[in-house]
Amino acid sequence: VLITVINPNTTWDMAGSIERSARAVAGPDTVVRAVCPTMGPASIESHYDEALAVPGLLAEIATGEQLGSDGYVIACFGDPGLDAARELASGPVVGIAEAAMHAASFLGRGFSVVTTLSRTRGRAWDLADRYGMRRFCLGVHACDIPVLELDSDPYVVKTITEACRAALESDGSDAIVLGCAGMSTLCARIGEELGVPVVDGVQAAVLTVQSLVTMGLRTGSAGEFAAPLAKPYAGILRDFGTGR
Ligand code: 2AL
Repeated sequence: VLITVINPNTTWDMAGSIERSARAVAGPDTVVRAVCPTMGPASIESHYDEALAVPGLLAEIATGEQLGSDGYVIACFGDPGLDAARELASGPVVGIAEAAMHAASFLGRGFSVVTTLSRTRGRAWDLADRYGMRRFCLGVHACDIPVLELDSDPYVVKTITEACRAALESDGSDAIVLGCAGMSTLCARIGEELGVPVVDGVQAAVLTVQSLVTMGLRTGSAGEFAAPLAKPYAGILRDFGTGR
């Protein structure tokens, strides 16, 4: 099974850590190909960043199709471009927020999301609504660390851990969903410290795609998610008009 894991921002370091998390759980017959778009924002933490990350992300889906990728993970917690990616890809496409929320729903009555900047909380709530996860999502909290400042520095880990502790307490939740692909490598450590399940969306999404491909399942393409119609695209988007 060939899974293309797309970090939809243009920071290669982040694609590297996403790749390590993905490979740590992928099965022996799965090949993980982690990539970054060649155009777009260095990090995604506003609606503007998210909108402008999508063309580069879709170009990576098109490349993945040429390489015979069996499925895709969109490794950003806003799940940017998910519906459009499903129209382009022949195999399943799963976003990390969608995969993490579904996985967390198996682990108790409810979960709390702990994300980066406060301004991204609205998007997380919108996604919980969209996925029918509002019943399980008991709170969305921010640690107020920007995406590009996430690393395993003790101060960063402590700030996120304390945000998780406060979220568990205020929401009465059973599990934590960490709301950024850049937090992927911190999940195990924070889970150990707090003694609760901490779900990493990258790993949840990789295993969801691997399961769907193994079951021979793909996005239904008979209607809404059919390949986009070919038509002219103008200006710097002219190469996106090919359709199929
Ligand atoms: C993210 C993420 O996962 N990648 C990125 O660039 N921004 N999410 C977030 N909540 O800030």
